[in-house]
Amino acid sequence: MIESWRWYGDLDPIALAEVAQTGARGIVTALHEIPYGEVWGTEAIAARKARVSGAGFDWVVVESLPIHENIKTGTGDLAPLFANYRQSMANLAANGITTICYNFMPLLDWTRTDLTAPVAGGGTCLRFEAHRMAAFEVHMLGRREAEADYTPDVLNRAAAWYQQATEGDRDALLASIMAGLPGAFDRYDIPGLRRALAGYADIDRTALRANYKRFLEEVIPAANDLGMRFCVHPDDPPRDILGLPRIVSDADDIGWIMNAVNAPANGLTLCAGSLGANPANDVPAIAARFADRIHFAHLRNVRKDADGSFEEAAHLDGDTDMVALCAVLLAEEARRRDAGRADHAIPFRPDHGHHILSDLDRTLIPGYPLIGRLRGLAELRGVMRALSHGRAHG
Ligand code: DNO
Ligand code: MN
Repeated sequence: MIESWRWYGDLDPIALAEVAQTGARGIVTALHEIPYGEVWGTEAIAARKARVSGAGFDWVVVESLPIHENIKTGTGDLAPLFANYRQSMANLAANGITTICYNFMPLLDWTRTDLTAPVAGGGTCLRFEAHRMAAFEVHMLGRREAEADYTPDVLNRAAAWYQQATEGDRDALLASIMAGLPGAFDRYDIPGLRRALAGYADIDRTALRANYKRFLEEVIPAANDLGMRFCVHPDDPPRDILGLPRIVSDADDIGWIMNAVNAPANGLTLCAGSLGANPANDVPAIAARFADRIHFAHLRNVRKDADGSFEEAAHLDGDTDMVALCAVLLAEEARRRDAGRADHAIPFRPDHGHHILSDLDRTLIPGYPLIGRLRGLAELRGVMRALSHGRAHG
């Protein structure tokens, strides 16, 4: 497994010299400053790569090469967008960067309702609170139809929250819901979000799947020719949200995607925290089922409540058996090594972490602190070391 770290380039207050002290050797990054749909130029890629290499790291994964919303909605002339996407791929491949993580979530990326939920013992974590999401949908956006998605108890608490909320509370909730969008683009205010949602009025699950399949047909053959690997990141949380269909949420969805274009280049980012937010998802079992298509792993944990709320737990705590999951990944890696594959090592990163200790005194990207992720990485490193020792000596 290649220990890796997400770094946001100039948008990231954490310096690569700090990351170096975590022991990670891979960097996961993207050219967040380039608007969606435009080509990532060879020079900009080379400049980022030089910074990463100059600090002693390998740029192991692109996260993400974003997909323009028009591709998801199937709007307008898509040929130039597909051509640009393939050009970015070719430019990355020319720089030796061959693993690309992306997602197919309409409009949003990861969605939380609280960026600073307190953790017992100190520090904060990211939290998804069902009644706050309901308050946002039903009361702030005015989507009455969303009432069908929540229990009466959650709706009552949503109404109570909305009644006592100040303008500052409402702004903070909107900011939290938008916080998952990486980079500086495509954040919405309430009227903007209403307009953007209208663009999806005719897109149901079937239509979104058709648009996704078309995307895969446009890029996977090129990925294959360029020796690249694609890995889709699951929906976070893994459920429909704001009435938008989500089609990368469980094992059936992933099976459909893998078969839509059945090629090794069409793979999966195993994000334990995203999949793990749905109680029906057995994350180690999903990893085992799709092991040969996992090109990248995000390791983090979640703790779920009965009403659909959840929060990000420390990496080895929470509801997902992280040791079992690491065992599945290590077994797959061993299988690849035994098959003589030079590229057998699977990059992983501690996906999110708690804001703790001196990180509470700096302004960092929500979910992407230094010390909480270092803690997660160190714990995961220990688990993997112990498991591989057992493998070598057992
Ligand atoms: C959160 C992150 C995601 C991920 C993108 C990949 O868990 O891992 O924001 O980066 O969805 O496209
Ligand atoms: Mn993730």
